[in-house]
Amino acid sequence: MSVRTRSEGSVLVIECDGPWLTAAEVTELGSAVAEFTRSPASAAVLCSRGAFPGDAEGEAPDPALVDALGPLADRIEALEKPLVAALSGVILGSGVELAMAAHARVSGRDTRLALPAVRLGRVAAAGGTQRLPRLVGAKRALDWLLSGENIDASAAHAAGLIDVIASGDLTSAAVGHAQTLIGRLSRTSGRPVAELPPGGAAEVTRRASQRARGAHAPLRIAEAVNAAIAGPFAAGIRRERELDSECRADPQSAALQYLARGERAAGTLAAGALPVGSVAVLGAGTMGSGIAIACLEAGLAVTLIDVDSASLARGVARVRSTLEAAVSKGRATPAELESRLAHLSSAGSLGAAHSADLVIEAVFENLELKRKVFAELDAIAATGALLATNTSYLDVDRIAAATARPESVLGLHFFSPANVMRLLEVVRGARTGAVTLARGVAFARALGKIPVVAGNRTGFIGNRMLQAYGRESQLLLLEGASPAQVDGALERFGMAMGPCAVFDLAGMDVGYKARRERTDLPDDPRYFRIADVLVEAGRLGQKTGKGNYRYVDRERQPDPEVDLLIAAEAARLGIQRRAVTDAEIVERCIYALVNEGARLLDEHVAERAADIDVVWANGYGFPRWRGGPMYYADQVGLATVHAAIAARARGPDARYWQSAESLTRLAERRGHFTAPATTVARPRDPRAQ
Ligand code: ZOZ
Ligand code: NAD
Repeated sequence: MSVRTRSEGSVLVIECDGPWLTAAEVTELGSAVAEFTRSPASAAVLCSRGAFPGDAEGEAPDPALVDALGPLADRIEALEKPLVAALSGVILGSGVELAMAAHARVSGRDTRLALPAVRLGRVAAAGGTQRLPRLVGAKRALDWLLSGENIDASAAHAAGLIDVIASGDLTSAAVGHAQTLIGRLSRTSGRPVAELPPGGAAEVTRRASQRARGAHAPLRIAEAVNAAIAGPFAAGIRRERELDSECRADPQSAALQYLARGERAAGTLAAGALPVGSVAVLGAGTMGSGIAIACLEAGLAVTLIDVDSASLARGVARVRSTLEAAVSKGRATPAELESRLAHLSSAGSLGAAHSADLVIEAVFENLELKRKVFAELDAIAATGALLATNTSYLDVDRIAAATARPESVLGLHFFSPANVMRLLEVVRGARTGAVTLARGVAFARALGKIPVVAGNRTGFIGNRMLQAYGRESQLLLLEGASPAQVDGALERFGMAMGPCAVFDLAGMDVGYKARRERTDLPDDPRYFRIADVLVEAGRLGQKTGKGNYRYVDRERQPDPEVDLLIAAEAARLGIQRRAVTDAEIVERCIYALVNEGARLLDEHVAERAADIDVVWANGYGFPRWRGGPMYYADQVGLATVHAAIAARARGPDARYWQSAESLTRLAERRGHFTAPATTVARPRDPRAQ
């Protein structure tokens, strides 16, 4: 029995165990509500011994729970006597829906609420999409339902989702509040929906489509919110349940659940690791300044170090302006800003790294420079400090060998923009100690990032695949496509940004420098040739205002000058340019990714296919609703993918298209890279698009 009742004066207290809500608990809650109806109690409080019950993070509620919860929520709301929810802890999904059916909500100061169904391709289906707009207005409800983000108690209170924030004992405050409602309860279902966005239903749909980028759940959520706006409540509830059924049957939901499982499983090594409190970041450029922001936002003390005073000043200014912007965007309070700025210091020499728990090197991509920096660090850094390199491609072991403590050295590979992208590759060198690795993983979690452990091979997981993906995109430019066509095709496939825009974001000079360092690149005059030509023309990307595109702030515009450079280079190489189709762009770029991912599995650089998918979804904006490149390949069918790759292996670019061993083997056996999804429907082969 996980639900108990007791009387506190005239109030019946219904106490659950928490923190998970199950279908069985909903049945017990139903009995407690029936007891309340029959009892002489004039009000009730629904509370929990620990956190108020709800869904587990990253897990969709089971269908039996959703089916039982909706009717219970309706029964609670229809009660003739007030029932108040006392909200404690972090409450997700079903728990928030249950609480919204109560006649009022009292919370603790640290309570946080979220309706994250969208992240799993679902809609909140126990009345959540109908009650939230009635409580907080359509505009805010849509924002919260579409983002699935956690809302803290004060924001929920200001919006009207929480009625009272208790300063003392939560249950007592809820009992006190319940008594004030006796004889004057109000039902959420009877309220009109306020704060309609100007433009009404069309605007709701427009906002959802803007965020959707091919995902179905945001559009279904918009439909549910529009049903709430249109009313009546009962019709909205019916529509919400139909939309939930559509979501349950949608393969996108299975893909999103697969990815959420992979994210939980990635980097489970962190248990018991000593936390990092202070970080020194070497290099205040694109990455160093972004890494500093991510650390400061997580409450860590940061010393930003750069030997070039102009770069340091630019880096510090960027850190400050980004932290300040978080306040104007409502993401941080002025007090948080003050504390973050107080945790920031800067310096012009490495000596300032002497007391840091963790040093992250983000200087230019040059092995000799990095080795020199690590040798100096070895003499300076505190005993027990972690020494990390943010190198994109270089050998972590050779960097570690410049120190007398290689067991303390690891790769911490961030992704640009480093304060935005959620991935952190934690690179295990041959001599990286287990404690060092675990601390690296724990550090990633402390930043709110998703750690994936990768082996130390050139480019690790993400960039090794980026190289294959980028190679195809670059060849396509020479063969006849423009940057806008390549990016457009891949963005329509669902990528957050096409590869040309990504290279402009990262800085074209970074790849250029890396290619100059490497001796293992193919002997092919076409290989990343357009990228090289652009860099040699001073077009480094966003940082110089021009690269594959021209930039006004971050807004990209196609540049005819680039078209001319590409055409001239193709002519110089004797390439007859031709019409390239979007389907060819998608097939070549995505299948190149898949084949390289399979090689990473063959070489044990990635431990499992789900790690690769987590890397691409969180580091490079691969569409989450497709599950990641390896999951996507499974859905297309590995025999189909293999056949397309084998056909290219018979063509002029055979050297790039030899099928990975695991892909060949799995295709022959009708196998999969990933664990079978619960709902599997095959997307169309991209060649058929
Ligand atoms: O478009 C989104 C995205 O995810 N794009 C893909 C980014 C990507 O692929 N990054 C990986 C680059 S490769 C890498 O980092 C590894 C490496 O070692 C590279 C080495 C070089 C390789 C060369 C090989 C030849 C993105 C998140 C960027 C933007 O999101 P949205 O499209 O939804 O747009 P917004 O406007 O809503 O932006 C969301 C937040 O991001 C902020 N932001 C955007 N662009 C930025 C930026 N912050 C800093 N710098 C930029 N350039 C934006 O301000 C917004 O923040 P909030 O606070 O307003 O939410
Ligand atoms: P950047 O050119 O923007 O910045 C490098 C900074 O390092 C410059 O400000 C420079 O003055 C400083 N620097 C040079 N030598 C130094 C030294 N001895 N001590 C302290 N500072 C020094 O480069 P970036 O794009 O920030 O890349 C930095 C590193 O991160 C590279 O290894 C790169 O491969 C890697 N990386 C880059 C990206 C990306 O998208 N740009 C992504 C992941 C990793």
